[in-house]
Amino acid sequence: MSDVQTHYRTCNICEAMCGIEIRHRGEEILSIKPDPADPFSRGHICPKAVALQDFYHDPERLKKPLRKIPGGWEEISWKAAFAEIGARMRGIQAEYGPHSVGAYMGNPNAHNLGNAIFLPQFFKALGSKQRFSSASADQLPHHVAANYMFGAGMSISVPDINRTDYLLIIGGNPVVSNGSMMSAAGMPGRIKAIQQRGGKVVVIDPRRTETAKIASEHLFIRPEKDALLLLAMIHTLIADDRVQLRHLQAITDGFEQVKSAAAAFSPEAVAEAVGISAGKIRQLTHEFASAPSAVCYSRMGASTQSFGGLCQWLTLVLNIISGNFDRVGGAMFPQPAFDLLAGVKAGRANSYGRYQSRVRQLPYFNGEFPIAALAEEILTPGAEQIRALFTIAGNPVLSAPNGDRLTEAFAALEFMVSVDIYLNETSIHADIILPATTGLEIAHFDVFFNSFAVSNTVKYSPPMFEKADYQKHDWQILKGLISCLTGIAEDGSTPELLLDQGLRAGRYQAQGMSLQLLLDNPHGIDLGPLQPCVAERLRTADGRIQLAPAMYLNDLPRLRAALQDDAALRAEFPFQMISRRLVRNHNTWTHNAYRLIKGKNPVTLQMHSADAQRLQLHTGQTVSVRSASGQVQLPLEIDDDILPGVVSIPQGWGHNQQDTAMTTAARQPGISINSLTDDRRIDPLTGNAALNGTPVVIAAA
Ligand SMILES: Nc1nc2c(c(=O)[nH]1)N[C@H]1C(S)=C(S)[C@@H](COP(=O)(O)OP(=O)(O)OC[C@H]3O[C@@H](n4cnc5c(=O)[nH]c(N)nc54)[C@H](O)[C@@H]3O)O[C@H]1N2
Ligand SMILES: Nc1nc2c(c(=O)[nH]1)N[C@H]1C(S)=C(S)[C@@H](COP(=O)(O)OP(=O)(O)OC[C@H]3O[C@@H](n4cnc5c(=O)[nH]c(N)nc54)[C@H](O)[C@@H]3O)O[C@H]1N2
Ligand code: SF4
Ligand SMILES: [Mo]
Repeated sequence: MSDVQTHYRTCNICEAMCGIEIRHRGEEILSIKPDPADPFSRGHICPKAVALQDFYHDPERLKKPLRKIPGGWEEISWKAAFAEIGARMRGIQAEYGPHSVGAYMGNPNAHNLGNAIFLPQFFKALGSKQRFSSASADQLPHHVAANYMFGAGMSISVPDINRTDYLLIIGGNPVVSNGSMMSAAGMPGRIKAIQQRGGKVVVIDPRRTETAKIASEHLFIRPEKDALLLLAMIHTLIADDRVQLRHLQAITDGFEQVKSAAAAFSPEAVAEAVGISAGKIRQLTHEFASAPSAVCYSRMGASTQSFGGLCQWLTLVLNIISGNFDRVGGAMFPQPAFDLLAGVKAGRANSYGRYQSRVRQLPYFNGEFPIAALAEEILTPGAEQIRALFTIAGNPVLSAPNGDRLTEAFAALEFMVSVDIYLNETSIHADIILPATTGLEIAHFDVFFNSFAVSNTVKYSPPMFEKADYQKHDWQILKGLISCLTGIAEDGSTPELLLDQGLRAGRYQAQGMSLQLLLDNPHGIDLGPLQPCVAERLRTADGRIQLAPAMYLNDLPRLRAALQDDAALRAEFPFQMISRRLVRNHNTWTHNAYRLIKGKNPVTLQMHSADAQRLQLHTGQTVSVRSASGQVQLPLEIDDDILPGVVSIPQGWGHNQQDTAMTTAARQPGISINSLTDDRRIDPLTGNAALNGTPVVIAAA
């Protein structure tokens, strides 16, 4: 057994940053287990970590550049690939202008050190404002609120879950998702710990989720009514004289505007629309205000919906005016060792809407347009129409609203390049696929998620396996693309070099912070619990918190209209569809791991028994679901854990295409929920996709 080695690293799949211990004999992996010595995850992992070996060994994972030829694909050299990409992309930009080439960046970019470091240089080389990412089908409203209230999109506060006495979760299911915009591995244990110290966890969700089931209390809510609930809670705090700004009193502007904005939204005024009684809303608010510490955390269900912008603003307002912001047990700012706020100057808040998208005038934010606009920007003729596209670690055909329209759009492009590890529903449209290394072959450092983490830690993982000579890392591909777009030869910079600089320049200099220190501590380093530090995380010009930015106040008339149900819409589409996440997959890309894809097909339509009875439908039967933009058929699952009138479908599935090389995934294809979601449904304030609450009609197939 002497040739058995142990490697410690961080799992790069989701935001939870779990430390893992991998025992292996050469390339043969013997076990993947939690690393109890990791100071952040403290011995937690989920089933997906074990699949890291499947991705590593997957014979269908791409390793050499592919070029589309009539009837198939041919392998080409990196040199030939970059030469062709440079010539085609520069030619298209020369002919139609710089913005005729677009780019879409998917979720794995956020989990990849090299991409985090080199994407800004790629964008500069590209010189196009037609950029899109999965952020606008996800957490965009969090960044917009941080930008306007605190002066920077990355001034993100997270629940101090390890010390809070009261956790209010709105539209998040962290027991399954392992936390998002709140990196916190092992949520069941953390929830139990709150309860064991006498605290309470309340979940507000149209589904009695896995998190709701272990919470102290669950309240069903009608989809997309969360902003009304939050305003009624704020109304109640103010009316019942429970507001306390504590140390933020002296640096907070706009309370009077919040007060007058909330005046019309009493618990009585919103109760019917929200589906929670006025008495219950008051009780919830009083509990929240009376707890020694409390924090409201709202996530996907409250972001990817028609009022995502308002929801994230109001969540912060609730935390601030209840005296729970920048305070132990409340919402607090992490202080990461590699700090994305470090170079951000005060008074430079992102100007929202500096540009508007060409076709629908949707707002530009943080260098991007909303993903909901991508298909029309490709398909609508005119100056600045997108004619060519890069997709980098993204699968928008399955992940973006109305993915089927993107299929049509991608087919219409003059040229497309995908940087990906698989030939999948998106990359199949590319003319050239550039395959990156992944998982166990790469160095890992969480540039983003330490900024959203519930305690301050830091860790670097070197590659476990050396990549083959003929492979390239994502960052090497980006450098190749930069060079072929600009014609300037690659420089010698590496992610590690820039990471080391950032670590040395950061706040933990006294601890000798450097890449070498991290190499010497393979389990990671504990930098302590979150600390009150609001002053140093603010980037507003005047160093103050803006409680009531005008754009949010201006959006309130739209919310007021949501007090009334739209009877005509309900007659045509009686149900509201929401998404659900499953423990054994990550978004659209982990389905070729045979350890994850087994058992019976999990892609079902969940519906309450009262609805099923009324429609005379039974479990297992195939039903047809139709929205304003698409139609699918899938098996029905009757489940009283969902609110009547609401149905749920898993996200991330639908590997139906014939020619993609993902044969394990094709064994259990399911359907794509995004054949039903509508790219016309957005939160107009932020441009975020309104994936949840999609109106649908259901019938026996
Ligand atoms: N209806 C509905 N839609 C949703 C959601 C929902 O809840 N409901 N969730 C949304 C959310 S939160 C997100 S984040 C998005 C995700 O949207 P996307 O980011 O578009 O989707 P992913 O499945 O993450 O796609 C990742 C792609 O990167 C490739 N890949 C994986 N690892 C690597 C790597 O290391 N390097 C490279 N180059 N490629 C890699 C995969 O093969 C895959 O093609 O989906 C959104 N869509
Ligand atoms: N296993 C697994 N884990 C993952 C992922 C995965 O695909 N699989 N994806 C990762 C990614 S990219 C992300 S961004 C995170 C997301 O992490 P979470 O935010 O926890 O995401 P979801 O599990 O989609 O939880 C959203 C919840 O909102 C509820 N909901 C829907 N509509 C509404 C509404 O209108 N109001 C309210 N109050 N609730 C609503 C849904 O029922 C669901 O329980 O998960 C990450 N972790
Ligand atoms: S919770 Fe996320 S980071 Fe942890 S093992 Fe699972 S996929 Fe990896
Ligand atoms: Mo996400």
